[in-house]
Amino acid sequence: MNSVSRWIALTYSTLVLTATLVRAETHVFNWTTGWGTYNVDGTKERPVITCNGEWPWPDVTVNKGDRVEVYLNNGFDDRNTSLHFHGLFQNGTNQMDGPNMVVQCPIGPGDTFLYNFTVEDNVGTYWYHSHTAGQYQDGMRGTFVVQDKDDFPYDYDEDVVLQLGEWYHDVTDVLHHQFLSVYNPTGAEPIPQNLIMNNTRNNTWHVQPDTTYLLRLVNTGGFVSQYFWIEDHEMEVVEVDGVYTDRNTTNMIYITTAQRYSVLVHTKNSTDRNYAVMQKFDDTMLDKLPADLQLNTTNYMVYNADAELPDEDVVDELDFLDDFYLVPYNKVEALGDPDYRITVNVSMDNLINGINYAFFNNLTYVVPKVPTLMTALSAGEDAVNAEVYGSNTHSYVLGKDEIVEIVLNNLDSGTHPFHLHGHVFQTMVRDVAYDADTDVPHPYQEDDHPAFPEYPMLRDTIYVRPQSNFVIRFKADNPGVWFFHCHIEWHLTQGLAFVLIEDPQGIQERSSQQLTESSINACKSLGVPFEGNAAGNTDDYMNLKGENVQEKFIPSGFTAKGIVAMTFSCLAAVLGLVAIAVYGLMDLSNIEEKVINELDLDVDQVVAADSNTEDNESEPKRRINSD
Ligand SMILES: *[C@@H]1O[C@H](CO)[C@@H](O)[C@H](O)[C@H]1NC(C)=O
Ligand SMILES: *[C@@H]1O[C@H](CO)[C@@H](O)[C@H](O)[C@H]1NC(C)=O
Ligand SMILES: *[C@@H]1O[C@H](CO)[C@@H](O)[C@H](O)[C@H]1NC(C)=O
Ligand SMILES: *[C@@H]1O[C@H](CO)[C@@H](O)[C@H](O)[C@H]1NC(C)=O
Ligand SMILES: *[C@@H]1O[C@H](CO)[C@@H](O)[C@H](O)[C@H]1NC(C)=O
Ligand SMILES: *[C@@H]1O[C@H](CO)[C@@H](O)[C@H](O)[C@H]1NC(C)=O
Ligand SMILES: *[C@@H]1O[C@H](CO)[C@@H](O)[C@H](O)[C@H]1NC(C)=O
Ligand SMILES: *[C@@H]1O[C@H](CO)[C@@H](O)[C@H](O)[C@H]1NC(C)=O
Ligand SMILES: *[C@@H]1O[C@H](CO)[C@@H](O)[C@H](O)[C@H]1NC(C)=O
Ligand SMILES: *[C@@H]1O[C@H](CO)[C@@H](O)[C@H](O)[C@H]1NC(C)=O
Ligand SMILES: *[C@@H]1O[C@H](CO)[C@@H](O)[C@H](O)[C@H]1NC(C)=O
Ligand SMILES: [Cu+2]
Repeated sequence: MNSVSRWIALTYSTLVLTATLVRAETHVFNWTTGWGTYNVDGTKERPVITCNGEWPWPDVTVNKGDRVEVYLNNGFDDRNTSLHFHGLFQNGTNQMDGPNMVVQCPIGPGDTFLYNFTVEDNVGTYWYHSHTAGQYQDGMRGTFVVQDKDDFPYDYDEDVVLQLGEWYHDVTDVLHHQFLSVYNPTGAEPIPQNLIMNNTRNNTWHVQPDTTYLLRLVNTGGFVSQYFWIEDHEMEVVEVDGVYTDRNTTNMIYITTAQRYSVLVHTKNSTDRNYAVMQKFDDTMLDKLPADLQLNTTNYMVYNADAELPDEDVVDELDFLDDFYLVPYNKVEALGDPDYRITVNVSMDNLINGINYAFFNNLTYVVPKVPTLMTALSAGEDAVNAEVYGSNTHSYVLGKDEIVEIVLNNLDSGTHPFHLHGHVFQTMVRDVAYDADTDVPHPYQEDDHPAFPEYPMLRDTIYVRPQSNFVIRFKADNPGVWFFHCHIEWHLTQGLAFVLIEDPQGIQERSSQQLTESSINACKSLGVPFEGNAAGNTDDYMNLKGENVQEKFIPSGFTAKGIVAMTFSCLAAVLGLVAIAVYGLMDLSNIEEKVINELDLDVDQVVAADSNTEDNESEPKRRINSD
């Protein structure tokens, strides 16, 4: 190369570099929450949560490296809010991750929070949603795509997002109230009224012939998994949860809430006819099947607007792709033996207030008095001690760059999609389902497990099968406080969550992790302390006196039957039944007092639950009978 061409080459590469730098944009959004009335599924108008007075929330598309600034204004007058960008690593910006009392104070009515972060290490398909009190089931959610056209490994002509979800005719407030109630002792989840696609039913997707679409499927629902297929069209999976994969061709996808699949769909040459785009409930997740519930929903892939719309596409079997066997495009090898192992058992049970909760190792998540990230930032050297985060946040402290393994044993008979914030993880093992009627739960056996895959699947949300187990691994290379929880919103409200405090000293040292003005103001506005241990104690971080804790377990002898009995009785009768069950035929004169004292029964709670549910008599009985 002579000097001139070298100069040209140099100039050229400088230009390319400059162009790359210039391309990093800042996207500013100014969003205010509110309520509007919409008929989403074509069968009922109901209130939904709007963004600047409109619904649905916008689809966001950014390029890798861009900065995002979202001013989230709480326009509600009676509730807090927050926003989580599902799947983004938020490396160095942990306080922008969203969950209330984990990394931030709730945003109070009238307040504004600035979510400000760059998208450095994520590419592909994501979404954002409120991380407060089931608000995203009322519509507070949207898609978030990180383009990286230069490095995307496959060719396609057009990029299209597609949201899947389920829809309720009641707002979450009403459903929560019925769900977390003494009248729902089995914890039966509310049954949705319909499946929706792209926030409607009968979604029509107009396509061109002989075209390759990159279809980005996102399940933005809060409860059920779905089967998805397109009549007479194959799909090639190329991305899951922001991880590019080797192509895998399938006719059907199974997608849990919060998961994403990008698939290449090549359209036909002929435009003679149109095709059905199908979605189907995973009905095994529903406690009961109302006769009028439509399990299959037909949407349309339209080649020709003048041709007829197709009927439902019926298939013989639900032959879907098992994501466990997908191979990441980058061929990341399986991580070696863990430095740290967390083993958790999932179960569900009633506590003494009669409400059905969800547990990891008998702990149901209870919010601390100080957001856990703020405890980590203010605890100094004590930050490495898990105790300062409280006994009921179920916190684990991880060392910098440790290989961490989570073994999850599902003692429950349901399917649960689990999500880890701040990471994608390798799926080492996912065991088969065990029949709830004939089998006992099968915990993971370290000395007798199937061979680990060479290049395990990486993703941020994965389901465990009934009474089964999974094993996942990741490297603790993202200092921060990361929530691990079931992405069924009902189960999160039942407490199915634990917390990882990853490299607390690494958090403290990085300037970008220090609390922003907006973060501090959110706390001040609601009077939530932003320093101190889980109990709000700043003098002695090891003194947890006054921390929030869960209700007590029901003592043996006072069985779930006693709880069920409550639902048919007024308070006096309840205590009578309990008393008879526990004490037999004792002197009944001061029995109420004895029961209250000995069981430490929270009478206020029982009374509250009792009166709250009065307006809703027919519902609870049906639920109980169905179980
Ligand atoms: C956001 O919009 C509201 C209402 O239009 C306005 O009052 C506020 O100043 C805006 N905030 C920013 C940061 O642009
Ligand atoms: C979809 O089609 C069904 C049946 O044809 C109809 O009842 C429903 O109102 C439609 N929904 C919407 C949102 O258009
Ligand atoms: C908002 O959050 C604060 C602080 O956690 C809490 O005290 C308050 O009850 C919350 N408001 C509502 C309506 O839940
Ligand atoms: C967002 O964060 C960056 C990096 O800390 C900072 O330079 C910028 O000023 C912040 N944006 C706003 C609006 O505060
Ligand atoms: C889904 O809705 C988005 C707008 O929110 C639209 O851009 C996209 O084309 C729709 N996808 C399909 C497959 O209909
Ligand atoms: C579809 O048409 C293109 C040209 O437009 C042609 O190259 C291709 O072979 C055709 N495919 C089929 C399956 O006929
Ligand atoms: C729903 O779809 C499945 C799979 O295609 C089919 O077997 C079943 O008959 C359908 N059910 C109804 C009620 O259409
Ligand atoms: C595709 O997925 C199937 C499981 O559904 C698996 O057996 C197969 O090995 C995968 N192939 C590739 C190339 O990923
Ligand atoms: C988890 O459940 C298994 C099976 O019931 C039991 O053997 C094990 O002790 C439990 N572990 C914990 C931590 O509760
Ligand atoms: C959880 O509770 C069950 C039933 O009360 C008990 O058998 C088990 O040992 C407990 N496990 C732990 C880890 O405390
Ligand atoms: C997070 O950022 C730090 C500092 O820039 C870097 O050392 C680390 O590798 C990053 N972690 C990930 C997972 O990208
Ligand atoms: Cu769950």
